[in-house]
Amino acid sequence: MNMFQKPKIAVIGAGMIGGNLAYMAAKKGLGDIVLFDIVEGLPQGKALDILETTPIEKINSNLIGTNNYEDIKDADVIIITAGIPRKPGMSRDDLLSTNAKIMAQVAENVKRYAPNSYVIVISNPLDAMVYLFYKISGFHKNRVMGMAGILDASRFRAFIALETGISVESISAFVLGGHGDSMVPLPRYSYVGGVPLPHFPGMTSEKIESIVERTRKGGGEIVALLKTGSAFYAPAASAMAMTESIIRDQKKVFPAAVYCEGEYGYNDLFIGLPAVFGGNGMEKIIEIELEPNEKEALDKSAAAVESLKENLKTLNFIT
Ligand code: TXD
Repeated sequence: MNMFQKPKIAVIGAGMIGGNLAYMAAKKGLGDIVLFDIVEGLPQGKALDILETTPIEKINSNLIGTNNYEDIKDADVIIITAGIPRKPGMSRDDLLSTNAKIMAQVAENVKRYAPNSYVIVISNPLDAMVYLFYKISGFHKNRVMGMAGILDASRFRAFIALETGISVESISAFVLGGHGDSMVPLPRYSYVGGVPLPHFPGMTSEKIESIVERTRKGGGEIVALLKTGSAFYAPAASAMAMTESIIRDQKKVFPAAVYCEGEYGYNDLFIGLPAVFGGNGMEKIIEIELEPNEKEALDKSAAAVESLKENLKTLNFIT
């Protein structure tokens, strides 16, 4: 990118999340957008539709839809949503073999056409898909990250707001671990108006437990309602916040699936941890003190992710 060029953002998979991501990126004026899908006409139609909003929204972004990987050439940020979503009754892990095939294909093409990009993986099962992308692409760990924790934390914040009647803006929340039912929401590090959640007036441990449980099952709650697919607005908004923090070098801290080399005692594993996102991608993992029960829950979540990694080996996607 020279100093007069807009950042180039490529979204792989033009489905529910991909389409919304393209629209959100355009509305924020983050850069020029390429929407890719294997289905003919789908990315072209959505890109053109979004382009036609730009005069009304006063946006100076260009958008194209494509079925040709060459069009993602030299993208600065790539967001991968390609894959199938859950249907009612399915776990995220049920998607592994189908989505791994798709991810392997996507990774080869991203490596070929956009070797210097920052890559945000969204496809499920998230922690395994981001690991697979990392292994196939060979990209540096700063360039590869998975979106999940920010979404889980946003769900946690929304439910705390519903319970307390306090603005979501005054609420922060913390969720660690893999993006699955073993994720680890941390009430002790979640705040309402600066007050730790367990100390907030009227917040009983039963109420906290039910909010935590609803957060853990937040994705499933939406799948059960929609019946034909999974959540897409909040996932798109979450990935957009990560993209913006990188493109605008905002250095925001989000929980996200990041590559561990010893942090929290984990090695060669992507798992949800708080990290700083800026112009150099995933710039730093923040290590905090965990209480024994919290570490135990995180270890359990890490073990679940490890077993998905083993499945990828059994299925011969990685060695
Ligand atoms: O927190 C999170 N990370 C997530 C992840 C939250 C919600 C949903 N999450 C997962 O994202 C979900 O389980 C799926 O694996 C992905 C995408 O969900 P979305 O709801 O956008 O699915 P769609 O609407 O089915 O879109 C997927 C698109 C669709 O248009 C396919 O044609 C396309 O992916 N697709 C491909 N694109 C490129 N290349 C290949 N090979 C390919 N195969 C399918």
